[in-house]
Amino acid sequence: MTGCRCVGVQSGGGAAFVVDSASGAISVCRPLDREQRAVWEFTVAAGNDGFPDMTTSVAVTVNVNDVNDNSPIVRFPTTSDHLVVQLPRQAAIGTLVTRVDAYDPDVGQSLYTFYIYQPKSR
Ligand SMILES: [Ca+2]
Ligand SMILES: [Ca+2]
Repeated sequence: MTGCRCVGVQSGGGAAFVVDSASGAISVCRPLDREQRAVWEFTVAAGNDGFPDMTTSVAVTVNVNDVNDNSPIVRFPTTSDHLVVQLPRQAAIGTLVTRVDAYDPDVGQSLYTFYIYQPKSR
């Protein structure tokens, strides 16, 4: 693909694809991240270098599929907080202490497993 460069998809995230001017092959030219941009739309033109130069263009849409590449993010409590909860000494078994709220930027992940662990002390 001599002479190719990332072109034509500058809106909202910069160029990410390149077209080989001889074969028409469209290739990725930088890493894609669905969480940054899930859909790319651009136009590719074909010209015949004749006289007059005749061209036709076609719209291309690229949907970036998701992978599970993000850990859940805890909204509450935040990692910068040290959550302290006050409970009455006589709190009954089953008393709600607090609720951890998490989300995941990846597609389709909405169920989480929460568990308590205590790092081993030295
Ligand atoms: Ca994930
Ligand atoms: Ca992802």
